[in-house]
Amino acid sequence: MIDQDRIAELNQPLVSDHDRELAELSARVGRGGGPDPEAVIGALAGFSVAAPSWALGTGGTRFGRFPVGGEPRATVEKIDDVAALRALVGATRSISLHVPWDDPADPEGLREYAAGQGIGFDAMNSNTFQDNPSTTGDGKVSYKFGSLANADPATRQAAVEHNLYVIDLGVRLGSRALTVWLADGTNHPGQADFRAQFERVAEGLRGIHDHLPEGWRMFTEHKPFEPAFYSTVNQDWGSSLLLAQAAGPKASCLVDLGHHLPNANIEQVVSRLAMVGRLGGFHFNDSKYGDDDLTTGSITPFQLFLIFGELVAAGGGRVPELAYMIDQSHNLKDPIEDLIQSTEAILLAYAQALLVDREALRAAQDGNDPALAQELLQAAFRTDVRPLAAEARRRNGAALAPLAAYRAIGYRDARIAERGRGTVATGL
Ligand code: PSV
Ligand code: MN
Repeated sequence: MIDQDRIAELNQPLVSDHDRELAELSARVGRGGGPDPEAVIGALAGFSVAAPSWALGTGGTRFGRFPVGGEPRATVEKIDDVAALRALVGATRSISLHVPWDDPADPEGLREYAAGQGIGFDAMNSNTFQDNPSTTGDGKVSYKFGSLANADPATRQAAVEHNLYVIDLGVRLGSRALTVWLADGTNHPGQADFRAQFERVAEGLRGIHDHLPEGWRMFTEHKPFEPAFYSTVNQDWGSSLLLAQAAGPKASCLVDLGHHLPNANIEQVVSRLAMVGRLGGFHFNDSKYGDDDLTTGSITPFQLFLIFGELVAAGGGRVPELAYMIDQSHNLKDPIEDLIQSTEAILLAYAQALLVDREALRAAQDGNDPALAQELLQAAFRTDVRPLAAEARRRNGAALAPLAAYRAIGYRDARIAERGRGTVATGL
């Protein structure tokens, strides 16, 4: 729906400044044996991050929700929004569905429609944290006291079956992965036995894992609290690793940046999981206090840079092929504007991580020279790499200045006119 010619037209007045800034930066970056700027641009242009289907509408809190207007009314309209986003930023080439918030009646038709818009299907997400007619059927079972961890075998079975349904749906859509985030836990000390809950979840995940088709992967996503406020079964990366190991070889861990207790060293978690070959993917967002689901890179950009540093180290000079996704809740901003800014922050962190002189850093580490190590990291992190990200976008036919382009195009107003002011997208 966003025409490439319109993007080119909007880029036109910006091109000469951009070219000059890019040339200056490229000369600086490449000086004295620095990385080849062309290689950095190529890596950025090739990077893809999935957009979440559940965050194309306004996010809410328990204190209210203030709809932005023109929210997608069905999965097909979510695909339209992600296609618009892709046209602007280039890097969002897939959508991640959450079932049953998304439960397309004609998956093959949806797949074809999405492909026509240049959008593929990233990891599927199962929802066993809410009761819903399509997951808990006729009300005989409920997830109130857990899904895979529930003491009731029929409820556990319903949760397994929902995951199998999601895998089968994903096959029809062309997805190749399943992300399992469970709300299972307790609110009250003594409410349930920690070990029994964990063992039930491990058993359930094994059953789901065994249903994965050839070439599929499965991700366990940990989170310390919310909605469970005393204990959560998959509460931290250690539990997540144990569960992935118990599930089987196709399982690995997904790191949502908001799912850590305050001050956790997330980059070290990333390094550990990569080291044991069980790092599966990311949900990008940022936070100040808990799982705030704020714009990626808006609060702790240095942490994001360090995480990308670990990824580049793990991938031997490029980020490894993992499931990269944005998982945010847009309470105040237009969701698409928030996703534009998040994608930009991700590209910038990646570019800066690629600028780190890793050989010199290793020498500084081995030489016990923390001051030099800091200089090397700061030299990369303090570099304004925005022209590199802009150039990567331009090579993907996207916008040099995506937020300004989005506003100039008037996408939101057009969607309000088409979909209505009071529409509410399914999701968070
Ligand atoms: C849970 O907080 C989470 O991060 C999981 O990824 C869910 O699937 C998603 O948010 C939506 O609730
Ligand atoms: Mn998440």
